[in-house]
Amino acid sequence: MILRGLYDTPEIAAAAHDADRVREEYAHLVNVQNIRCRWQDNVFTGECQFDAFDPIIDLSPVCRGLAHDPRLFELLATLYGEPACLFKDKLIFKMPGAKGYGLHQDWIAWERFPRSFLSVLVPLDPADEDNGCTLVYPGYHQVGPLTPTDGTYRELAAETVDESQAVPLILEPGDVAVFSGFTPHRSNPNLSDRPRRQLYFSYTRQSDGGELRGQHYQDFHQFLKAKYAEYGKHDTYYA
Ligand SMILES: O=C(O)CCC(=O)C(=O)O
Repeated sequence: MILRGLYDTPEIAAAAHDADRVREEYAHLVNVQNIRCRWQDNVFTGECQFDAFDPIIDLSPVCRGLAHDPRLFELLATLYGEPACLFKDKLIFKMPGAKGYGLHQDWIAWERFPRSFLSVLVPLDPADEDNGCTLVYPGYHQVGPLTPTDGTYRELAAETVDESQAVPLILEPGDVAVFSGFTPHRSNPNLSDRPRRQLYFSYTRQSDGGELRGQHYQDFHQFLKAKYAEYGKHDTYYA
């Protein structure tokens, strides 16, 4: 679902300003060994460029405020029929040239990964087709996992979805989009000269394990370290 104008323009402007501060003040965290950072190829230069901080709310009090906003929790409680708990939070900067993400579902078959997982997109910049907005494929979430449930992360083959059903999440600052952990989604490259900064806040139902964010990041870090080690990279750290 898309909800227009959940946040006010000045609130999002303050978060965008804080995102700039974080990028500057925490420049020392941007390191290929730091598993807080994500990277994307630049489609113009081929260079591997910084793309995201995951998590973000410990670096940005303004983003933390948006993640815990009572209006958002009210919306989530309506969708869940019960209170929600924050599970994960990231800020994708998607600077010009960033390649974008292949087709996937966010839910992964880990013992402690709740099926009630959903994500809320909070754009800090207008998100449109030119700067590589997220594309979602509605309805498929009802099927559940579309890859083997062995705990491995896999992208989905393009033919898993009907491309004509793609919904581009064209959003203005203040709008939010909500989709399930089982919703296939992807994004195209940012071919514009503007960033497409977007917060991704993920939540779970309170009755589906309670507050799990701390545990999730422990599991996630273990997963990432093992994944990097598989590729011969043993010097990773989290900061
Ligand atoms: O940047 C995007 O639009 C997609 C990001 C995404 O799919 C993810 O982080 O799971």
